[in-house]
Amino acid sequence: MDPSDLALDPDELRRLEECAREPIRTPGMIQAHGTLLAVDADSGEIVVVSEDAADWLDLRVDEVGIPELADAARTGVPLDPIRIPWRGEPADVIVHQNGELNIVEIEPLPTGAEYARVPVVAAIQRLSNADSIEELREIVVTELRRITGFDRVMMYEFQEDEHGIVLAEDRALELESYLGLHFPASDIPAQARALYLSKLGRAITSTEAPARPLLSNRLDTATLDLSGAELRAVSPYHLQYMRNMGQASTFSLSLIEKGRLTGMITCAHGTERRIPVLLRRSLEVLAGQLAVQSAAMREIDRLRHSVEVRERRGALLAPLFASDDITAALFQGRETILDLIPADGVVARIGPSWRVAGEVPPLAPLGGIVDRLDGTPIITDSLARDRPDLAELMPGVAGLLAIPLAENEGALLFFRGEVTRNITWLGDPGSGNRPEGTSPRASFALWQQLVRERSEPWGDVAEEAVELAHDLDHALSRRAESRLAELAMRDALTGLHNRRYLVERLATRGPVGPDGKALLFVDLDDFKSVNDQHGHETGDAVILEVARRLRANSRDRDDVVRLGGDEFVVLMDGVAGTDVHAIAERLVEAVAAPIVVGTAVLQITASCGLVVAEPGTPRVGLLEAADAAMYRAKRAGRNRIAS
Ligand code: BLA
Repeated sequence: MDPSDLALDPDELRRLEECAREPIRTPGMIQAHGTLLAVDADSGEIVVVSEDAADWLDLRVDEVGIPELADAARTGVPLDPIRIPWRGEPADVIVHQNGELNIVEIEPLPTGAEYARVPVVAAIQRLSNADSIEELREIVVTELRRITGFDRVMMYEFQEDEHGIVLAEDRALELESYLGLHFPASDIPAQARALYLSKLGRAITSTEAPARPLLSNRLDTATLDLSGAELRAVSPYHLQYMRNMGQASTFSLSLIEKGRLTGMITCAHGTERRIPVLLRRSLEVLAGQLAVQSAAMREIDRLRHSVEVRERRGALLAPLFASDDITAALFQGRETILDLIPADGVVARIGPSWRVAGEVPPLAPLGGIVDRLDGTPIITDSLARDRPDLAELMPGVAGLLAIPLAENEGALLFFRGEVTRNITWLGDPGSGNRPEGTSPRASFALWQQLVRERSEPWGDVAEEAVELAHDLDHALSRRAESRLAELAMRDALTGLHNRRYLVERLATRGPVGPDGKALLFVDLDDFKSVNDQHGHETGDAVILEVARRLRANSRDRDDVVRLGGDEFVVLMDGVAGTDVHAIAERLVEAVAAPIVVGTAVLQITASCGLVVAEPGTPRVGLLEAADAAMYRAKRAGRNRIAS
């Protein structure tokens, strides 16, 4: 079964739910290798005992004849375990608080496995020098096996759907490798994961020794919370799991990143094996270091990648702010949209037009799909499973990202073809491999499965595509807006700048710059009669021709403006040392040449007012001054220049 199918499989869902109901924090029993007492913190009375210490029930803790034990039990929480002689052997006493109760656990020292500081410190040192997450994992599993002597050490990570993958392993030579294998979410149900967030290490010392019941005359021992206890008895489901797997004992460590259990490390042994509590504590620190270092490395990678992607996206879209050529920007640059969003093909539908690159399905049905997107993207690496309705319309497509553009009508569609993959499970995860619905897998024999109708998973690319679509949308809208703004500054007939433009330019504060400025006000003489005698169409043709002649006879750098009707202004910058009067004469002459419109030949003249502003004079009033000069020219008999 494919991991993503398994996550939706009704049997697996039921199993997850039922397994999570087992109250593992309150088993009312402990593991058989130790002894537990719960002591009333105020009175020192022993209110709960494990069966092997039944004689002590209801005694005061200082009556049992072990003064160190009594001290620890009354004072609460010493950091280090306390060593006591216990039934003829040395043992560690571990104390933690649980409300009104101090929980005291006595753990006989395992033979031949004293805590040694040096190998742990050496491992921590090696970890701090690692350069990559892979190296961190390798170091941790190798060092853990060296330090603990367990047969097999595995580090695994939980995926988004909670199923797990073994990512690193160190094992005895004769064992087969579990590296890269997948296991279902229900192997470690939700309540266990929650518990492992607060209890960072757990030792399970035997799958055979019967658990020791807890006794009390005061409380129901099935309500005593053993979440923080070292000796808490283990779920029978999980013990069965371990037996099926050939594990007699395990020691597991939590990997926590940003408050989430992202994975675990399990040391497993084929026979019973224990390590002392102080060593377990120090290995919890080692696991914590692995988690912190890999979280930091991941975060650095993520940031680096996101900065890079943002830069590349900016570079891809930059041309769109200057040009409408979407095709050139997205598909023809040094980097194309498919370099940024790795897919087999892409369709960009923007407004009525379609642009296509790479391998894409038939376009005809895509229009309807884009129209129905309704603001919500479609993100899938299994179209056949998630959208069978669409899969039918897109032969050959397994992965689809369809992202609507919010401000512009259209969407970006990215396609990926099928990639068949081989997934290997640590035993068939399905119900066929379990005697009952909630049973652990009976066989852990490697179980291969060919995954079909899936594309390469999109991962972060999905989010990056959404951001790209958003930025594209934005660029297109800004472009449309600036085009509108530009249009507002132009005369519709001639395409010349209009009065609004001129007013804005002259409104710029400050005096005329060192290069000087000149303003030429050009008014056609008696233009009204052209419209009256020849009609407006001819009138427009004349205006267009005059506009062309003014442009053609002014300097490139001059701005020819149509103020409206038959009035034009030529705005000249940088006129110091220029014979402005000569330019004005050239313009008036150019206008006066005959204009042919259809069969009519028209002779139009213009009157021109000229103002030259010396550097340092104010800009305001220039237009009025030129206007006044133009009237003087008209009064003086037209077709001339006044200044
Ligand atoms: C707990 N399951 C666990 C634990 C591990 C696994 C590591 C934590 C306890 C420990 O340290 O051993 C699973 N062990 C694995 C995996 C590997 C391994 C994946 O070696 C190797 C890759 N388990 C089931 C089913 C149920 C279930 C069907 O398979 C439910 C009915 C339950 N697993 C279950 C429970 C616990 C558990 C309840 C908690 C055990 C406890 O802490 O009491």
